[in-house]
Amino acid sequence: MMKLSIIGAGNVGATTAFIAAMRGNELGIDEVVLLDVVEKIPQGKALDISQSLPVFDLNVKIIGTTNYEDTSDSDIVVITAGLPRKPGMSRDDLIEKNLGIVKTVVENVIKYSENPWLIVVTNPLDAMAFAAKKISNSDKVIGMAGTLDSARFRCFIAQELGEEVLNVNAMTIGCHGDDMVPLISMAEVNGKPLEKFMSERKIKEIVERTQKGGAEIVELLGTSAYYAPAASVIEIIEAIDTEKIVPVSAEYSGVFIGVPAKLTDDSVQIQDNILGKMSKEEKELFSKSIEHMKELIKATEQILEKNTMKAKT
Ligand code: TXD
Repeated sequence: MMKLSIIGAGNVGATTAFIAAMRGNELGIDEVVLLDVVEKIPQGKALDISQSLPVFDLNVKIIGTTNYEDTSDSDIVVITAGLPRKPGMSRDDLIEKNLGIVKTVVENVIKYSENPWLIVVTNPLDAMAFAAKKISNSDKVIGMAGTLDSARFRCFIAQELGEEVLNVNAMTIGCHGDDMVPLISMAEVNGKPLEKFMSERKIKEIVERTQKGGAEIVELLGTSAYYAPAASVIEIIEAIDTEKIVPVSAEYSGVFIGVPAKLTDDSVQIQDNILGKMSKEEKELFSKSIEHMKELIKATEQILEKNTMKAKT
């Protein structure tokens, strides 16, 4: 049985806890801990979620807390603590504030759990996953974005074609931002290439909508998405210790970036064979995405260093 801790009981954190509770028995999760810095909110949300379980005869222990000790011996820790975007903001605009938060969170988490999977959700996603890896020095750090971006890509393709989403297979890799790379060459509908079903112009429109999928929701809600992000975290949890390949942000080419991977044997196993199958254009876009990340990682390292210096003086 597994213990799942979720840090940050806001929109994404609480929704992830709710889905984990609903699917806990099926996924082998017997305990969910929801932690936040704000008093009462995690306790209140945990109690509310607990009260939904009898409705479906489900048995999962749900704890709301502000104390890291309650996360002791977690198998998986999901980090959603941090500020979300407001309309007009880019994900990269959040870096300074969220880096401070993620640093405190990771330092606390690793005090109480030995070698858990760390799934980072906080934006800017790839930079925060990099920071979590640097702070924890663990081989089990990944960022969640690719499963969400892929779900958006599949959703738009299915809606456009009036197809059941089950029959649409598509993946998005690269950084979690406008430079992400929806893999058109590998997208399939009923096992056949997407290009057989849609004009080049329509595919381009869908790719752009996917790349700006987060901003579309921010414009509508005034804050970032949370149902699909939470579901996409659960997709990663479900893939751990199975043969399923999921796009996750992981260490690659000196940066953290979305790549297809298996999460088995206590490590992230990047699927180079899939990367090798990209078209020429996709390879170029992926390289551009890596270049973008190099700059962001440099900025992240500088902020981390500045904070360490400040802490020492
Ligand atoms: O694809 C993706 N990776 C993303 C990422 C999809 C959606 C949201 N994405 C990012 O996740 C978003 O840009 C934010 O950086 C995080 C969390 O988004 P959410 O929408 O859940 O934000 P909320 O509702 O404001 O919740 C954040 C919670 C809030 O309850 C704070 O009190 C808490 O984080 N918080 C903390 N908890 C613990 N410890 C510390 N230090 C802390 N600071 C804030």
